[in-house]
Formats: sequence, C-alpha cells, structure tokens
Amino acid sequence: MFSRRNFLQLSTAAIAMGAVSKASLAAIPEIVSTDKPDTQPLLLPETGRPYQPVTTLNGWSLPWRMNADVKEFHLVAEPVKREMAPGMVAHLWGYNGQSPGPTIEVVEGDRVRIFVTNRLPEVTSVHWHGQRLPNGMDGVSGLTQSPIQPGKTYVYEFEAKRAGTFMYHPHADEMTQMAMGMMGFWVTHPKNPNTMKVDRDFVFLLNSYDIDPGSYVPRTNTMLDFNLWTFNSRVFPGIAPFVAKKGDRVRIRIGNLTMTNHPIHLHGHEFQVAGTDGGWIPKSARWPEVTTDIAVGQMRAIEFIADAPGDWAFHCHKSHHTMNAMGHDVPNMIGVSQDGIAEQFSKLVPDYMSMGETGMAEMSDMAEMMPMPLPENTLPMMTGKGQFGAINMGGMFTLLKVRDNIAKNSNADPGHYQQPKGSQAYELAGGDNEKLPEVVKEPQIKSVQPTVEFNVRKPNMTPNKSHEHMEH
Ligand SMILES: [Cu+2]
Repeated sequence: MFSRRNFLQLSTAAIAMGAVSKASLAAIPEIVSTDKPDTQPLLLPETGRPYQPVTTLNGWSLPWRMNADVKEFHLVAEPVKREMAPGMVAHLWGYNGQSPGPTIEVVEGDRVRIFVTNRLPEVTSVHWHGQRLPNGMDGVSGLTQSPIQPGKTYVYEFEAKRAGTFMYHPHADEMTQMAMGMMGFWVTHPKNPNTMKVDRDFVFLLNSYDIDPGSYVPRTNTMLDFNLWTFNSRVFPGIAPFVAKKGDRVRIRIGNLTMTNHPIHLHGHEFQVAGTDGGWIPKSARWPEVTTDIAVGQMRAIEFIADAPGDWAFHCHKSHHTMNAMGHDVPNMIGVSQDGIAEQFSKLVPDYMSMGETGMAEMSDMAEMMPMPLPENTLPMMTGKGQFGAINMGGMFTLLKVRDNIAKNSNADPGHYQQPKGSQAYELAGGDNEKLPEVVKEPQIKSVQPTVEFNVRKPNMTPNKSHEHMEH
C-alpha cells in the first residue's frame, strides 16, 4: 500500500541524525506500491535539493530515501491490474503496482541508486532512455549486463548528469514486455529551480494495447493493429484532465513507446516544442505549433501559456487513435439499412461490430440506450459525456481545463466550463433544412467590369520612384 508518509519520515529522521551510517538503514529500500489508477498528489520533496515536482497523468512519483548523499529508489517489475477506464481492467506487467510504473524525479547532479527486483515470470532489465551514464548501467540485457533473473534484484547507480525528460523501459524481451505495459517516466529537474520554471508540469507516456473484447491480457505479437490507444495505459474517458489556472505557464512532457507516431493536437492555444529527450531547445530555435508529431521512441516537452478559459480538447490527431476496441476492417455501412443485423451477428460472433447506417456517431448513443451486447470487460468504441451530449471519443483524448481560480499544485477536476453568454455556437432560428433557399446550380458569376486606369510610360521614362528621387 501507499506508505509515502512513513517512508519520508524515515528518511527525514535519518537526515536529522546527521551522517547516516549504512548500518542504520536496511540494505534494500522498502517497496512503495499503489493500485490506484488516479492522478496522485504531487510528491513535494522533503529531502534532497528543492524542485517543482511534476504531475503524472493517472499516475504517481516514486518516493526515495537518502542514503548518505545517494537517492535510493526501489522498482519492482511485476504483473499488475490496470483499470483503463471505468468498466475495463487489463492484466498487464508494470512496476510497483501499476502500468506505467511510477515517475522517478531527481535533480541534476544527484547520485541515484535504483534497486530493481524482478517478480516477472521471465528475465528483464531496465534501460534508462536518454541518460548519460556508464555503459554498464545502460540496461541492455546481454550487451551491457546479464539479464535479471526472476526473483533477483539488480542495482543501477549513476549520476543524473543532464536535466531533462527521460523514460525507462526493459531491454530484455522488449516486444513482449512493452506490449504488456512495462515503462515509466523519468524527470531530472534543473539544479537551479528557477531555470525553466513553469507553473504546471505534466508528464505521460503514449502506449497501446491489443486486448480482444471480453479478455484481459494484451496480444503481444501485434505489430500495428492495436485496439486500445492510451495515455499512461488509460483511455478516454478514463484519462484525467490537465488542470491550469488562467495565465499559468504549462509544460506537458510526452514520450512515445507505441509502434507508430502520434500527432498530438491542442485546441484553443498555440504551444512551442521546448524540449526533446536530447535536451532543451534554445528559445530562438523554437517555433509555434498546435500539433506536434511524436515519433516512436521520442519525447517532446511542449510549453504554452494557458490564457484561454475553457474545456479544450487535447488528443492524437489520428482519428482511429481516439477510439476504443474496434475492428478497423468493418465495411462502410453509411446509407445501408441494417435493421437488427448487428444484434443477430453479435450473437454468433461475440466481438462483431458494424458501422452505423448514418455514420458512427450513433454508436455512442447506442451503447447507452440499447443493450448492445458488449462482451464483458470491453469499453464502448467511443464514449465520454460532455455537458452537451456524447463526445464520440475514446482512446488518446483528454481535456485541458483552464479556469480563473485553480489552487496551486491542485489537479482537482473543476467540472464543466460555464461558457459566457453569447460565446457559443447556436442553432439558427428558421434554419430548418426545408426552409433554406434553393440550391444554385452552376453559380452565375456576375462579371463586373472594373474601371481600369492605365499608366503608360515610355521605356526611357523610369517608373521607379526611388530612382526619380535619386535624380533630384
Ligand atoms: Cu495516435
């Protein structure tokens, strides 16, 4: 269970006693674990150098202990249960009770020691993506170290040399272990907490799963045709919103550990790509964007001023990635009457899903109104309720919620945005289809003859004003 308090008290007490002898601490740090899929409160540092902590979307940061001048963490690779959204639980592999694993936060220059215990049924290792470290700490099984056998604990130790955005994941049977959800975020804060300062700093990983409707365990051999596109192993409407106070400088750090690229799009604001896994981008080299593509294995830190109050969509712009479990090879059924065919088919083929007669939007309502026989542990393809109806989204979709009053360091959901009167798209009175003017076929372009003035000059009379000017 989550015993951060005891853990920190232990380390604070140890610091207060002055020099910590190794004997006064257990050889291996205690294991801190959580089974909660919600965004946990910020882990404010009580020991070590100060920094402004990050918010892990639907996740948490791993507490540490100070052992002399070394920050010690304990990661446990193990099978976990992850609620992907209310109504669906996946049986994954992860770290310390969840997938993704907890975020590791350290400060530039920290000496870091990470104990990694393997409670998986096969070997593993941990690669610290993007870090400057001794070759033997790079975590590539077979290349830089022996694999960690089930039941064994390895120790990694290095200095967090470069401030920035990193991730960790296995480098042993990678295809299986990443498809099962083994990954986590790492942030190295700058030594000077006033550099690169933002008011809100969010982190999450892009991941994807292929879980057959009605089942719990991902297919690990899938290469591209995943059916769950996730932010930190969550799908909309299970993904927490980004919450910001109007005027806050916001940073969102995103890492991609799926098998394809994701163009991440923010509504209502422009942002700059301020950093990658290779470091921070000089201010003079940044450019404005509203969508940035994040390739496989890349990390991007985007920054913007949240100056527009509202509930703004934030999502992958590949429309198939904002849907939950579905078949991508369903035929286009727009205009085809299906009177009850879907229900009949789904009795024969449990995961059968057809496209709606008028498009797909009707599916979201159907899921609610009609007892469409969804297999157990399966989410509707697109779902999520807004204050004006179905949002028709799933997968890699969430909201940026900007409000006038949000407490510092609070990520509490402020509810629906109340749009000021007169600032909302509205239905036109008298705009009913049958009342519209007739369609104009082959629009007649009325030719209006403009009055054209010609200035005729002889070639030796230069029309160049500046030239004329020069002659005077
Ligand atoms: Cu995508």
